[in-house]
Amino acid sequence: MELIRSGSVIGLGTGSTVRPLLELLGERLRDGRLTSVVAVPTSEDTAARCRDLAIPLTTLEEHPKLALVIDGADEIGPGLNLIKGLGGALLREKVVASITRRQIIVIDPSKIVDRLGTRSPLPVEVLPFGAQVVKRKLAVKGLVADLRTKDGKPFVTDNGNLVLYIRFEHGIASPQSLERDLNNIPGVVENGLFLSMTWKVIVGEADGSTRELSRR
Ligand code: A5P
Repeated sequence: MELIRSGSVIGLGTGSTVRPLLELLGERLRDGRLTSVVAVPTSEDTAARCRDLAIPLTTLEEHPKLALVIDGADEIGPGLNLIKGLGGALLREKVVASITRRQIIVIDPSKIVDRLGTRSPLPVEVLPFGAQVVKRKLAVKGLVADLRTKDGKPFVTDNGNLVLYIRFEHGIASPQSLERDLNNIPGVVENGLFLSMTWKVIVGEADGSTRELSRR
């Protein structure tokens, strides 16, 4: 909260970690401790919560650059590289992360890993038309992918796409080359690897204290 300045245009992430931040932001805008903050939400869920809390929303058409973005993550690996997207919002989260120099990630210590892909599957958002094609192309590369489901049906993102979960028995050996490979498959819309995008990670400890991890 202390990093958010009056008059700024910010991006708001998705997930259970970001939720309390939305409450606090709404409170500070209501009591006047913060003024003229507008936000780009990264999901319909976050947008709905912001509307409930009277946090003013804007679009990327109106504001193509953001002072900062605050979001959660599923894994933080070496170099502050991340896996994101278990909340289903990775595409908008990545677009928003790409237009700020200050992506701030808030996590608890359980999300810190020595190697990406050891704790979490890697979500990949795919066009419904090409989902099976992508799955087969991944299998040729030795990557096992399962369609994400919800209540027994395919999970559909806010963008009308499907999600494949790739699982790695021993983690991801080279996130950079995996990302290139994934982006070269027609039908892949975006993947959950966020490499070299994060400015600061704030780790909340069980005793209420916080510590920061920085790339530099
Ligand atoms: C949403 O798509 C995700 O990228 C979330 O940021 C991530 O899953 C962290 O969510 P939690 O804060 O709920 O763990």
